[in-house]
Amino acid sequence: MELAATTTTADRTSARPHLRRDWTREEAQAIYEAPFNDLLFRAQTVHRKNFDPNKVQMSRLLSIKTGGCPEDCGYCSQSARNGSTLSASKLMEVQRVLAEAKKAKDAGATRYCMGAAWRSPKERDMDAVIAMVEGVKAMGMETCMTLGMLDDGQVFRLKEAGLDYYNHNVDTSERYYSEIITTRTYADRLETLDRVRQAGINVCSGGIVGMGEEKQDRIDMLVTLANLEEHPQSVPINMLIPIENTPLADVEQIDPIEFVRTIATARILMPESYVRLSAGRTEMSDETQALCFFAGANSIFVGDTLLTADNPDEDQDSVLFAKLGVKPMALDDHA
Ligand code: SAM
Ligand code: DTB
Ligand code: SF4
Repeated sequence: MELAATTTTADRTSARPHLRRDWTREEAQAIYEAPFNDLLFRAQTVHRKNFDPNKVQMSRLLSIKTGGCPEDCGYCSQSARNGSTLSASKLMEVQRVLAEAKKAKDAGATRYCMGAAWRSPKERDMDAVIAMVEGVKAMGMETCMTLGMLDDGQVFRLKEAGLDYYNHNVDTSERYYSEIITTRTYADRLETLDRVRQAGINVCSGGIVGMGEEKQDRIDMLVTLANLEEHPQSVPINMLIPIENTPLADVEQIDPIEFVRTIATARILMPESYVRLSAGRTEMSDETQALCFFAGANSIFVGDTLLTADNPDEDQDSVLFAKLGVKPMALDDHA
């Protein structure tokens, strides 16, 4: 079986020989720990070389299958093992997903991200998932899916359907991973990322900060992402949303300055990637979000719900964008 008209990974990598993938921990640490003004100036300089500094890309999320997940990710509302009170739902019907996608497009989203609370998709669910990708694409939006671990056959079908991005986060450093998740390994995560990249699907991979990790874990996570075969095209940086009854419900909130340092370091290590200011914006001041944009974040999730948790509503984001003179990125603006 062959995929038609695919951009191969070799094409994409050789087109970007100027991007470094040999960052050392020491170099990354020196960047992360630089005086704040030096760090922000450097990040903004890198950002301006590669992107319009006043444009932010907007994606909309939808949980197509909520709760009842067999994995034990300590941060997640959807794990069946966490004692979370969220009830499990079945996979949403394709027509309902497409109706929601249409609303997102009308509200200005250029990418539609569909997430399922699975360890990995079951074969019986794949036809519906594929129909969702094809349907959303036909509306003229980019598509993103996050479905857990994938095998070769599943990656092939998603690529064939025209999937643009696959989200699969490394979440934290390799060292800290087993403190947060025990039902899969860091290597499992990297394996799926590699399959996705090799198929020529854009990779969306990042993590969560504020899970009680050390500064070094945040730095190591960014080095892992920046030294992959290819930089993930999209790097979501989530701030932990504490969920009641989960093991991380009472972790101390991260200092916003540390959060901004994480964003700035991601921007410097991965200059051409979209860095997404992801979960946790409801708890951030306008000033913190403005600093994140200055540090090089250039995409967000819009709409009042992420997968299960709250997100600022569209009116709030419009007010913030107007105050900052930031404009939503159109599909034509995407690199
Ligand atoms: N089950 C799939 C998986 O784990 O890859 C897809 C859905 S999962 C909810 C997607 C990502 O959301 C996780 O990798 C994690 O980074 C992020 N996430 C989940 N719960 C979160 C929380 N409470 N706060 C911040 N980010 C969270
Ligand atoms: C990502 O890194 N963040 C998004 C998306 N990828 C799938 C999910 C955030 C989830 C926040 C918690 C919730 O809504 O349950
Ligand atoms: Fe399941 Fe994903 Fe939540 Fe982990 S993060 S419990 S895999 S839905």
